[in-house]
Amino acid sequence: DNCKSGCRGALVVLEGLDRCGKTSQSARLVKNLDELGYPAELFRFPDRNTVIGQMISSYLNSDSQLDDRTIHLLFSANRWEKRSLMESKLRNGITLIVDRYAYSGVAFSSAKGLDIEWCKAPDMGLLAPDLVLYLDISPEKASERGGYGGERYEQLEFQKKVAKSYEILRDASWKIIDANRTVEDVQEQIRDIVLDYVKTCRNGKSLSQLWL
Ligand code: FDM
Repeated sequence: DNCKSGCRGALVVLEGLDRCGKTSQSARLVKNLDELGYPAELFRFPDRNTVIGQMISSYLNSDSQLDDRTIHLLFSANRWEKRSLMESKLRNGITLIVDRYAYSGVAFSSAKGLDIEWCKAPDMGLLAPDLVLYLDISPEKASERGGYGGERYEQLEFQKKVAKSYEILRDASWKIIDANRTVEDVQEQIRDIVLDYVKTCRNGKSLSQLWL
């Protein structure tokens, strides 16, 4: 089935705590979609390949210290620098699978005590996802999964606060995925949900802006 003019890819975001399985599920999803004939690409935030991304990476590795608001704005700028590229790919019919997005930005910064509305402001006007998948796992279970890698936020007490922030942020449109199952079971459920959205977007659903 050929893409009619105006037909676009879907913007799909995966969110969740550290070690919830987002990263491997994102990669599997891209592969599944490609195999089914729907062009798809993987994006992830932070994107550590840019100059801003390197500043973020050094902060996460504790090689640099930054004020909480400064790092928040860098995470946001790191999404803005990819906005036009993402839009042109979507308009060219490519579905984007995005490993973390503005919701991580708000969940992690507000877990430090920053005001939620302040945290949302810099991301207003980014592309709004067509679908947010939340890979649900308890902070305790996540911390047992092969341990944390030692980055700044990978601590049980902090992850508990992040989980609470995500609860405040999520709305009825999010799909909550039980991430306590096997990789294959989670993968199958995600693939079926996403296929529906990919088809809806090809049928002309318009792109909208986040939090406006
Ligand atoms: N993180 C990620 C934030 O604090 N704000 C953001 O805007 C984003 C995108 O960075 F602990 C946090 C979440 C995580 C860390 O993410 C690095 P990855 O997915 O482990 O690379």
